[in-house]
Amino acid sequence: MLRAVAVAVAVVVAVVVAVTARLLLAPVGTSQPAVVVVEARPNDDPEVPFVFDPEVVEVTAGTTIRWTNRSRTFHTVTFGPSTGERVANGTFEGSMFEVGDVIERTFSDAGTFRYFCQPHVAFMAGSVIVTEP
Ligand SMILES: [Cu+2]
Repeated sequence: MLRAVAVAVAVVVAVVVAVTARLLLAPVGTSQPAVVVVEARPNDDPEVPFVFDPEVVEVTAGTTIRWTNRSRTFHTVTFGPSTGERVANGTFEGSMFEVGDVIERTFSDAGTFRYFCQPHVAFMAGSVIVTEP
């Protein structure tokens, strides 16, 4: 009888320890990082020698996008249509001159923000899709 109680107590203790450990080790929340990096990088395709990678990012409002130049080429992040005729809409523009240069923008409002690179307007474009947190 005493042995059965001892085993039962041991099982309860083991379960409590396991559940506590799981709670302690679980990531805090499921929110994404506040900064998301999009690289402007060279590409193997000679028809498309530079790309924004990832081309489309989906984030929650409040997130900062950090475009980072991973090439030795000048690029811009110019807001405007990323498909069809690409013309700056005047809402945002930034330049990255050298390797390692960054452009940052924090997206406070939900919406779809399309952009392209002025010097590589024919093929270099992307989108930021911002949803409510
Ligand atoms: Cu470019």
